[in-house]
Amino acid sequence: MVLKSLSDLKNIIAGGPARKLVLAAAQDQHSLGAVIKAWKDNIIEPILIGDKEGIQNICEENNYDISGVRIIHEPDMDKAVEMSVKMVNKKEADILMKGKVGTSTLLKCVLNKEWGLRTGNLLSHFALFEVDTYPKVIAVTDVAMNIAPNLQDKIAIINNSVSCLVRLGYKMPKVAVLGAVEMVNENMEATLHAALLSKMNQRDQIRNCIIDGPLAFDNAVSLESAQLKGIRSEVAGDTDLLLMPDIEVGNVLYKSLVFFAKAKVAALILGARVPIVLTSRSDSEQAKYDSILLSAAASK
Ligand code: COD
Repeated sequence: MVLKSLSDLKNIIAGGPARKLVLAAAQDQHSLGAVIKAWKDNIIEPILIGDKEGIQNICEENNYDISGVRIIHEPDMDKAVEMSVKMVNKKEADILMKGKVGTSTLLKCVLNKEWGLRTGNLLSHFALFEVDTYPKVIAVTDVAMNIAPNLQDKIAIINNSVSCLVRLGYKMPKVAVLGAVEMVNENMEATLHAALLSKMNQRDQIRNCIIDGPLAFDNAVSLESAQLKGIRSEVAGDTDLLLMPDIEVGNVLYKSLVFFAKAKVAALILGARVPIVLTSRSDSEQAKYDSILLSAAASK
């Protein structure tokens, strides 16, 4: 099974229970719009933590009916995030979502040693894109959390993403480890990592997926391009997951897909106690709604 579109996520969660989702620093229009839509669709039961007046004003201006939704007033952004994380820590909520707060502020709370959401695994960011020029959904990692992952981190990032894809119904997802070129170049660390990861996969040191690399972006997503370059690869042109060399490359690809290619996106942090809905503050309401779908599908 592979996902053709992000709306396929609805089939995965159909009939499941509504998950308790806590929105941290909830006074954010796109986040509130997405949360309320997902609530009306019976996907989640929301808890809103943030500036109550700000939340109510946004809801009034946009005709969002939030009667019956639990709101906890905490105007201080940092305290609202801390309270949200603690609520998940105490198992009072199943999903954490970032509202009007910076990514690193939220992640620092999530990583708090006393009351955060660590599991002992590396946490990593996972994004799913639906783009008209590719025949299926394509996952990209890590574009927002791990800044300059080393080889060990990349193994953990692949394992987090592959486990998520398997939960979504994939059997042996195909993983392309990206570099600037498809040959190993000792001066380009990403190509060395890619070759090692591919060999570790062949030797079953990384399981449940097929890894190939280094692949440049063109041969990862286009078989024709790979054939023109004479590359024999099970992954080329049929990639399910792109592993980025570092956060800069990953984040630029994310934003390019969204702003230039008009891709739809859903994104999460994986590896914590629960899925964390983490999109960029500039992402659309649709992206936030699709991310909630993904979080529910990933925690089914
Ligand atoms: N998984 C598990 N534990 C981690 C991780 C991780 N990915 N990263 C750090 N830790 C642990 C460390 O082992 C350590 O115990 C503690 O957390 C603190 O580690 P530091 O000092 O390296 O990390 P911080 O707190 O300075 O920063 C962690 C962030 C995730 C905030 C940082 O890596 C970061 O800013 N990432 C980029 C976030 C961002 O700005 N994204 C924007 C793109 S939209």
